[in-house]
Amino acid sequence: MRRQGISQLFAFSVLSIVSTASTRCVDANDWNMFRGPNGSGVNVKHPLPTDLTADNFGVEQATWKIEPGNGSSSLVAHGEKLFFTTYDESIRSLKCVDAKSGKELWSKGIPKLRKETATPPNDPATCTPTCSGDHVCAFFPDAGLIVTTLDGELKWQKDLGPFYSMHGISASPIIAQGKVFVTVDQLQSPFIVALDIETGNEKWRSDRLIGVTGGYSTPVVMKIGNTDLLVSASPGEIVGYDVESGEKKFSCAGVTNAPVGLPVISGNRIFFCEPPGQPIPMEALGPVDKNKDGVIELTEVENSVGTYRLIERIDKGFGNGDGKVDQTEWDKGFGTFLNNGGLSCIELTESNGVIDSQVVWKYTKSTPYIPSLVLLDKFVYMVNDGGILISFDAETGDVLKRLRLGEATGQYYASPVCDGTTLVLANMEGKVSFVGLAGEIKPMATLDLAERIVATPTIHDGRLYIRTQSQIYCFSADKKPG
Ligand SMILES: [Ca+2]
Ligand SMILES: [Ca+2]
Repeated sequence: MRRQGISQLFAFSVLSIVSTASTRCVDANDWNMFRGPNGSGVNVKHPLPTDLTADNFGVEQATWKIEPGNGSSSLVAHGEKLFFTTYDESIRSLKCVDAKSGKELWSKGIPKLRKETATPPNDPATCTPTCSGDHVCAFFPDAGLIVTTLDGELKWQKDLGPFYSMHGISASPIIAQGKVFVTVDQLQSPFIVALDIETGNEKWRSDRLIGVTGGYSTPVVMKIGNTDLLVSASPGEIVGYDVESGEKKFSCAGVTNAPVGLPVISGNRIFFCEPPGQPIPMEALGPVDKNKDGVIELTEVENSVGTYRLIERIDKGFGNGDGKVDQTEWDKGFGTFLNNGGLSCIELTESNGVIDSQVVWKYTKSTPYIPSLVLLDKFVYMVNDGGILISFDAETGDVLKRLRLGEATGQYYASPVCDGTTLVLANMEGKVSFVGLAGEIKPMATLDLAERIVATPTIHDGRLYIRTQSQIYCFSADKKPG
């Protein structure tokens, strides 16, 4: 219980981004944002080679591996180019490598401007970049947003901060219809902004709800009736904006709590997964109540930026603003979201341009803190900490199967991804499970990369890319280069 409380409190987003297939150069095979096509985690065009699940397959069979530098962002792919971000002491970089060899093609660095908070394993290069087919966009909360050409020529850059986040801004930017969208679900004045992809000029901006611990979720796009929507999970609501104008077209309240994963779209339905809102004891903060009076004062948490902002948020948002949080204020803050969260299926209906939303089904027993879900055919898949994979009937929400990933228990930060027949799941210890989905769900193989994985894997052109703490691996049917 205590561990769960702490996990929930400190759950934050590690990877994200969404882009759309509406840009002219993007191929259906392109893994153009966090979790690939519109954030789905699914790329069925070129299945992964069956060698990956053969008995004798091991890390030494990697087609290539490189040491990319520090960072937790996922890789995105366009044609034969891969993009990801890194950081060092003073520079934040967007990098491009050749997909066949891993050879670096270019690197565009910008200087760090200030310190931004980031709860590990969140770091200065957590946000996944996105590629429209013409532009590449990367976001560094402590340095700014940059847009380059596919050859690394800087088109523009913009500092959107400083930020006031608990765990660090970590939603990834996405590109849709000539605009870059950036979500900043911080604990003061949260916003979502649309910028012109060519110039960086602001097209629209909308305020957001705050919640207790902020939000960390990347938006996606969907079409309903004649309206293109930007769909986003903020604390307290799933919300849809008109992509063009920013007008709020629908809000489904009471669903979200502290959103981290991204929404997954199928037709007029939205599937979203996050931890259920549960009571969290104040003791989850650890021994911060130094004078043991049952009240946490701001002066007691001055040394922890994230905790200071949390206490301040609860005191001002749910209490009397006197610079302290007592048990009643604490309970009110987290209690506001008690029945929110879990795995939800929301259906949109449209009539004469008016969009209505309704929760079709909900599952709140045990859901992941960080990883997003996968929707394939009529099934929803999610993985819980401990390595429990659960499948659901997407229509009804009925649980169909629970499967323990015997060799890959432990925590999951990376989201599952799928090539149409096989789920790929990477845990924090570096164990990568391959689970067959044809017929009965069946674990097929486990690959041990023996190093922390928080970045969601990438499936592109029949290749699997996995970023661990110090390496990027490419697994494919290709011969090793050179
Ligand atoms: Ca105290
Ligand atoms: Ca107070």
